Amino acid sequence: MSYAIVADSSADLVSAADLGLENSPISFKVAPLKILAGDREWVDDGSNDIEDMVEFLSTYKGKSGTACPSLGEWIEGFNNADFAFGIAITSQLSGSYESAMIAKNTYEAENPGRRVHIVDSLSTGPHMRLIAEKLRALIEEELPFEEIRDRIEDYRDNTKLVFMLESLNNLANNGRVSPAVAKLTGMLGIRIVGRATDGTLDPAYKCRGEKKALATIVKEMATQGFQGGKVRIAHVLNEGAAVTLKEKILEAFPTAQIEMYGARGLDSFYAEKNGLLVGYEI
Ligand code: X90
Repeated sequence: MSYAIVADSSADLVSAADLGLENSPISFKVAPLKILAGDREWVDDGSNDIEDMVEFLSTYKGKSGTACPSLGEWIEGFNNADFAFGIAITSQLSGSYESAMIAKNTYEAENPGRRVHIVDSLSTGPHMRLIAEKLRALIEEELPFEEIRDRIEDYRDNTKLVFMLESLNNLANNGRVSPAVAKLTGMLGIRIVGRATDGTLDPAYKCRGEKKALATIVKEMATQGFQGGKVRIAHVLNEGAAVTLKEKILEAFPTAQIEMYGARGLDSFYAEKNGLLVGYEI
């Protein structure tokens, strides 16, 4: 039996090596979203210089936006496997999940016996990475397809996303948050700390300064039931804040297993410069 994992690029995974699968029979592929600004396009396949993209967009005056992966890109990710698992950014803010579901139905119809399960992450970024890591572990345990499907749905519900944003401009300009929510930011030094709730952006706290925002993230994690498990931090050109956050989490939860890395194109476009996305287990 062959297995495949495919995540859309909002998971910030670039290659099989990011999941420790470089020498594994389990295939890993990315279904790229696209970032568009005028006649420029970035296919979020890990090949872009993110600093360059963020820099370009910060001075670009025209309209910019994004597009979800196509049916064909999802099917390519299934890699002709007997059993394939896909992870999509929240269906509440993107068409990626819907595209993946059409791909699943097409693939199963064309290949009798093969099975696909698509996880609607109801989230993005590092929350999706945790789901991908868990899928790898469940597949390596050689559990039956149905059990992996049920257990990954449970895991999605027992993992959370908290984030820190300095600007909601790109989210508002693309209709992903209301103009009222977008008005929360824009004042010098103000950070929004929020969470994914039912697949949408929930701007829970307005904080003055990064220090307060980072303390609020740790408090939010504790409130939601974090007990010192896995944490994944994606940052948009803000390694300093990620390092400080890691230290603060470890002070409060010495057993936490934390990894951090730079966000790729899609999350960098929406979370914008200095944004942090934090996925954690509860
Ligand atoms: O289909 C497309 O073009 C992609 C649209 C994606 C829109 C949402 C991206 C969110 C990126 C921003 C902060 C965290 C929000 C959490 C919401 C669940 C990251």
